[in-house]
Amino acid sequence: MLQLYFFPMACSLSSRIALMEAGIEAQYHLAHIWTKKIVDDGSDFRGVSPKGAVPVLVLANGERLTESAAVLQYIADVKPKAGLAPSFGDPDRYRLQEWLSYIGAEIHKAFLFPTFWYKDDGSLAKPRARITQTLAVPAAHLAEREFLVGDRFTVADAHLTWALLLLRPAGLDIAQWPSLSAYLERMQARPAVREAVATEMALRKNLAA
Ligand SMILES: N[C@@H](CCC(=O)N[C@@H](CS)C(=O)NCC(=O)O)C(=O)O
Repeated sequence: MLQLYFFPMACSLSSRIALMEAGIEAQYHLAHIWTKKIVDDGSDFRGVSPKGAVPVLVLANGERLTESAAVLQYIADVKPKAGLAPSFGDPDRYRLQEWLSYIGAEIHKAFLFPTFWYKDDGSLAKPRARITQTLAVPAAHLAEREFLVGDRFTVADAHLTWALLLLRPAGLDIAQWPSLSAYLERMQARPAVREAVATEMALRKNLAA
C-alpha cells in the first residue's frame, strides 16, 4: 500500500486529493514540518527523507519519492483510468508538467512559502508585489476553461486548489480574480476535494489546540 507523509494543509494536501480522486487507499503519517518529528511515534522525519519536507510518498517497493510534481504524477500513473494525468506521449502531459512547475515554483516557493509559512519574516514586499502578475496567468487561462489541462480534472488542478486555498491565510483576497474564485468553488464542490480538505482542517485545528 502507498504511504503518504503529510502535514495538514501543507502542499502534501494536493497528494491526498489526488489519492482520493483516484480512489487509491493509502496510509497517512503526519510529519511535523517544524519539529521534524513523526507524530505517531516521535521519530525523526529526516530519517524518512533528508529533505525534512512533505510530501513523501512511500511506494509499494519501499522506495521514497519526494517533490509534489513527481509524487502527483506517480499517483496519477498508478491509476491511469482515473484520468488524473494525460498519458506519456500526449502533448498535454507537457502542459501538465508546465502547470505543476509554475504552481510549485512561482506560487508555492515564491509566495506561499515566504508569506504563509514564514509570515514573521520582514522582507515580504517583493513576493507580494509579484504574486499579482503570477496569478493573472492561471486567472486568464481559467476564464475560458473548467480545468487547467484538457477537459477533465488532473493532478495540476489538485495542486492549484491547494495553493489557492492558502492565499487567504497568506493575506491575499482571491475575490480580485473572479475566474480563480469560481474555479476554487468548483474544485471544492468535488467530493474528494471536500473530504481531503475537511480531514486536514480538522487535523490542523487539533495540532493548534
Ligand atoms: N519542492 C517541494 C517543496 C516541499 C515543501 O516545501 N514542503 C513544505 C510544506 S508546504 C515543507 O515540508 N517544509 C518544511 C521545510 O522546508 O523545512 C515540493 O514541491 O514538494
